[in-house]
Amino acid sequence: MSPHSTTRGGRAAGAAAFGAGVLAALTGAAAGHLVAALTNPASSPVLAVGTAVINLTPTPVKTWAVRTLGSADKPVLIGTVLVVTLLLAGVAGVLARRTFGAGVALLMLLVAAAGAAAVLQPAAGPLDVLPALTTAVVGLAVLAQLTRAGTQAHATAQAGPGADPATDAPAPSRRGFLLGAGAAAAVAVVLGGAGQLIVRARERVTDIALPRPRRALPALAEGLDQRYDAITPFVTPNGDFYRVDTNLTVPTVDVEGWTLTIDGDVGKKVELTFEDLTRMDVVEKDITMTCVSNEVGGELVGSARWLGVPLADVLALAGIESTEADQILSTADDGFTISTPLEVALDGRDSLVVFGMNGQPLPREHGFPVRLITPGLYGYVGGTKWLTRLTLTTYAAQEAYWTKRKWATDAPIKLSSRIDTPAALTNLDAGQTVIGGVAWAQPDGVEQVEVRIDEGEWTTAKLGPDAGVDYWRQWFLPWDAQPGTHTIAVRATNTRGEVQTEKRATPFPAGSSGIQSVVVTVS
Ligand SMILES: Nc1nc2c(c(=O)[nH]1)N[C@H]1C(S)=C(S)[C@@H](COP(=O)(O)O)O[C@H]1N2
Ligand SMILES: [Mo]
Repeated sequence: MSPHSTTRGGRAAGAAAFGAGVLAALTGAAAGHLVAALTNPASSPVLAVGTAVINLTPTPVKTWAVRTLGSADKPVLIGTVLVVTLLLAGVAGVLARRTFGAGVALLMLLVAAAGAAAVLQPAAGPLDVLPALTTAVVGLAVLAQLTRAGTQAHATAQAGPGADPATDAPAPSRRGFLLGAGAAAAVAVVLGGAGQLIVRARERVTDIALPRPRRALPALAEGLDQRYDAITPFVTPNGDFYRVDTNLTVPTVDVEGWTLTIDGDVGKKVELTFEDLTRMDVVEKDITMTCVSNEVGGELVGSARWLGVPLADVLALAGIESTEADQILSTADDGFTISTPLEVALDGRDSLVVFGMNGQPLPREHGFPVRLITPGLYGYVGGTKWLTRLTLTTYAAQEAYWTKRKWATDAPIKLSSRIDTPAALTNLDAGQTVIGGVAWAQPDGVEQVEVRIDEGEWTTAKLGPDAGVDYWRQWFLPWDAQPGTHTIAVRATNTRGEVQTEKRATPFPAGSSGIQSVVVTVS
């Protein structure tokens, strides 16, 4: 055998060993994913590591990732975790060929990291270790099997002079390795696919009966979008509502067994079932929600008719007359926390414990079965999804998830307006057209929206229907567009006479400000 062929054989064997490691990790992770799908999807090894990465990422890196990757940040994160893990698993495979124990040690280290990530999640239970254990057992079995087949294949190849050069058929043990590898890959696809199907099935909301509000609101007026379809719909359909959270899988919380605990500095700790909650004084409110990460002119804003119970009523059940608390620390099913000033539950605004959204049960993405909605505060300080606990405490005593990561402790939504049409950098035909969009000013309400074209005067736009101070207003301004390049800007004024500031601020740490302007070409 020439040295050349030895190198080639060695390289092939190395590749096979690398592949064995990758397949061991992949099949193991797929089996773990399936077990997690049946118990707690968030404990799936890859997702648990991804979540740990999210939680450990420093705030500047996180803001950078959200800004650069947008809503692709989560797929990119999961992809990165997978690639890094599989590369390391490949190295484990190569090690295993030399010294099986060394390869096993590296593979188990990877699995242990995933197991630790799952078990250390704030709301983890003992079952959350199962997916990692499954991954360990399956991964080990696949690694042992493929390493043995690979080693035999290499031995056969090295016996080269005895092999028949006339036949191209792979040696039996090489075929054994390829068959084993193919089988492992197939098993990984089937198990991982089954896991995904189960997760999706669990995400479908079971049909729960929603209570009727004590006083139903009148139907909303027809929005400007009926006339100008480029303007954002007056009511955001549930399926189009922006989604922001730290979760890589949507938490699946069942109504049976769900309770809301009100504790901390209260008269007496109270625990409510879903039924208890729906038997209280149920109200409907039209409220616009916004994310602190929304850029001026951005899409992280939506409006819906929410069905729920006043937060103040829920707190009253536990008795808060003599509380020293200044914040409500709310906790989600997965342990995520949000701080809301106690004051906003009691100052008369419509802070709600919510179970219905636009006539439907809350979609799972938006917090099923129960969430908080606080008009006038960004979601991260008042919009706890998958709510399980309201703890009355002080800002000095406890810090919520984003507060620990240096976002503003308390963050009222900044007055803002957005141009929906014409879209930035488009070409329009000269002549009559319409400029339009939405503006919001929770909890004061929009008084006026003005548009400025090029260096002209601010011109008052016409407002769409009014659904209350906490709800956005659609607006439009007819425009006789003349050929050329034009810059269109918009600003809103609230009912207290405050004008949207031109001063730019980034979303971090307390929400963006500035006015949006778009450039269009008319010809
Ligand atoms: N449990 C939980 N609730 C959460 C979050 C989260 O990460 N976890 N994100 C908050 C943020 S930052 C926002 S802007 C709103 C978004 O609500 P939506 O996804 O229903 O639009 O939810 C809030 N509630
Ligand atoms: Mo947010």
